[in-house]
Amino acid sequence: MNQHDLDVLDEIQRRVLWLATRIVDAANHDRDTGDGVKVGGHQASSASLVTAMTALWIAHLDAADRVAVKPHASPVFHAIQYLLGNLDRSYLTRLRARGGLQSYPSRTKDPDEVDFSTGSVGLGAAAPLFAAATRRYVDAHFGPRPRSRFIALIGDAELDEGNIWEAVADPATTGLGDVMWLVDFNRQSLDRVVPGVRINQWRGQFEAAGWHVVEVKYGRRLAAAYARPGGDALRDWIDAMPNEQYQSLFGLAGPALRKQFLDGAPEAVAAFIADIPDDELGPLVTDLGGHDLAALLDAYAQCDAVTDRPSVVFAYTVKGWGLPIAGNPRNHSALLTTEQVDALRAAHGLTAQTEWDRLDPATAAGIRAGERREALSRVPRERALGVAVPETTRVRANKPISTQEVFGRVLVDLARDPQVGRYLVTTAPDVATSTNLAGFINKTGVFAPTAQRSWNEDRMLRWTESPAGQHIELGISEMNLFLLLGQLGLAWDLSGQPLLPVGTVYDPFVLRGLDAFLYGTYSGSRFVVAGTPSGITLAPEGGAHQSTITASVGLELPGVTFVEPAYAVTLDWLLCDALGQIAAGSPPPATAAPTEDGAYYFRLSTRPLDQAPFEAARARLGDAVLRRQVVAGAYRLVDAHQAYPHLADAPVVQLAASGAVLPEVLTAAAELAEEGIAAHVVDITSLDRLYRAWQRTLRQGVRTATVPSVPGALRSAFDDRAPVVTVHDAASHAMAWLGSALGVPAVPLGVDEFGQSGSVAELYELHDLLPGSIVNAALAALTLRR
Ligand SMILES: Cc1ncc(C[n+]2csc(CCOP(=O)(O)OP(=O)(O)O)c2C)c(N)n1
Ligand SMILES: [Mg+2]
Repeated sequence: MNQHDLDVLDEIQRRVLWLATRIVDAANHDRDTGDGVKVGGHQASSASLVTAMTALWIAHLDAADRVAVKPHASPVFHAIQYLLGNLDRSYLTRLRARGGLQSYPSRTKDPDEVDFSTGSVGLGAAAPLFAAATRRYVDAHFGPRPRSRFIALIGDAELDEGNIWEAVADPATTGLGDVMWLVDFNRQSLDRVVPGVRINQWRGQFEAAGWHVVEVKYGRRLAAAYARPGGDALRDWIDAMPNEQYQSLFGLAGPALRKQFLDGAPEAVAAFIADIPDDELGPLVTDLGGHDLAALLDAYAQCDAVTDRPSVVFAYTVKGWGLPIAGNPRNHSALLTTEQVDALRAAHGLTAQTEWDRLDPATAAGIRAGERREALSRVPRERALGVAVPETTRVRANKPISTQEVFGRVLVDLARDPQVGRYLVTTAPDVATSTNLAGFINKTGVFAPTAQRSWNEDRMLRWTESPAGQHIELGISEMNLFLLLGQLGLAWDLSGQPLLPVGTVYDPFVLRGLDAFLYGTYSGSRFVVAGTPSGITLAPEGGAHQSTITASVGLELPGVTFVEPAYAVTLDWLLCDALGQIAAGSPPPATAAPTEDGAYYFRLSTRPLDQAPFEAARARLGDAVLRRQVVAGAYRLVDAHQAYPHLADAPVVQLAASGAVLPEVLTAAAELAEEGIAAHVVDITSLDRLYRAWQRTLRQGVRTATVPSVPGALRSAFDDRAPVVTVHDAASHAMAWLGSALGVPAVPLGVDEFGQSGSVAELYELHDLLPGSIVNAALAALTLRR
């Protein structure tokens, strides 16, 4: 790039700096929210990345490239999109306003095209790595797409997050030559100047993981000074200087700066800088490469040239670059005063009339922006898969069987489906076999970028690794599981190929990956995850492996439909339905109504259940009606009036339960009948869908000031007069709302303590889940009736 082009880029980056700063300023000073809550925004963190981002968008990226932007640099992203003509001017004064620019880049809520949501530091950094792993999979199975570079712009303190290193270390992310991370190495986090000099440690960690590391440390002025005789001493001194000392220089000028800079320095350094005037010394020693356009473009080119492994660029930057708060250790959330903004506006040659203008299209900068807009424009992508997932598979269960086993069998059956099979992709964090994915793996193989020789012949499990494999095996990192699932579910957008992603994880460890789970669904991703085995029904495994709060978590997660089937056919129907919904490609939950489905969370068990009670209900209701109810969230497994006609005038109670505890509930219903009480048994297949149905009618009532009705999904399964006992191998709280929804007394039974080892019966006894306790709870519920 010649000097003229660099000058044009420089002009553009100055306007980007101004706009990014002013966008935050306007949010805080031009708008009265009337609520006294600080609006906030990050001018210093934004300024830090202005050069690197200008260089990327104005001189490096192609339309196919995908970029994650550090959360606190969202104003820079929007400023660039505005200058490219991709964002309406009205948004510039609406950062952090409702319907305006989101505080942190959001795929689903921002008006311009954000590739990766960011916000929870660390996750946005890792997401492009998994998007690249997804692309590698897509290319191997469906033919190569136009090349994309997957880029993450990350804060240096983000490297403290463990998930970064879990992602870097996983074999599933090795060798991804299209990945570039750019670390905004401003040596400051939120609270402080990052202690010491950590670059060597980080470099070593990346290199050990097989990454290509580039440092962009010095700007041209410093590089020229180093090249002069004696310059080595200056370089050595700056390289060795702790971050705290270096950072303190930004607040100083004149002799004070010289004194601080030389504190502890060898004599040769003092001699070398002796003839540099005071007013030039500060700009010289703080001339860092992360603000040198040519140096950055050169680093990007170096990364392009390395195609067999991911690259990371450490760009040394100044937090608050070009602003009066530059380098100040307290600048993370600092806002420029109105006077400082006025001075900055004038320094940028702008006025109150011209401050929001785009680049003049008649100038070289304006022409460049227009060219880049063209070069970066993208074609719309198709969300739907265009294949029909069957409503049911051929999986049959004649003997007692667990939901975990059925799950594996349904997947094997779907893998054989000529339409659907090739789009299924499974993944697990080293628990594929113990969560029953072995059948699927035997059928489809394990994915590896190149075919691997198999050293073991195992008749039960054929672990064949090749580019045709459809299972992506991960190391034990639940964060990586959810990050990968999130990106597989966005493959339609980021890789031009919709997929049907299915992950498995031990249910308690869903919590271990929870933030990444949220990250994926907040990003609008759709996938299936099975938490299995779950609950204290995993009896001998003990408290460390028994999940209790996951049902509540599943219920409450937005953009996730929580399902907990008990019987083989219900699971088959629900899983086919979930995959069918994903294949149909309805809009992501975050943009659609909050009641729409997004991802699906199946909570499963290893307890074999007798299928006869279900078959009885099936005979009674018929498949068409039953399937509709199962998918809607609940059906009456036992109808007391039909099962016990002699109890027509008896008191009625209803026992509602999900999953593994249903045998105890059925026994309790039979015992109650012996005591002259008619007990319906309701199998809740999706507590989440019931809750949403209830909320829908409630909110409708609240908004229109009308009496809310009991929603259909509840009405078809429940009696709205009989008291209810809820029984769940999960925290009792998750189902406790049912009484309110039905307007009847409710007694919730569940597991509200840490688990422990034992037999199923022993543990059920401890938590009042045995039939006797359920009977007593039913009697209590009846006495609570008014
Ligand atoms: C998971 C998570 N923890 C904490 C925060 C709050 N937080 C936001 S920025 C930040 C410091 C980031 O420092 P760095 O990554 O160096 O960014 P920069 O210096 O560029 O602002 C912290 C702690 C967050 N956003 N996400
Ligand atoms: Mg930082």
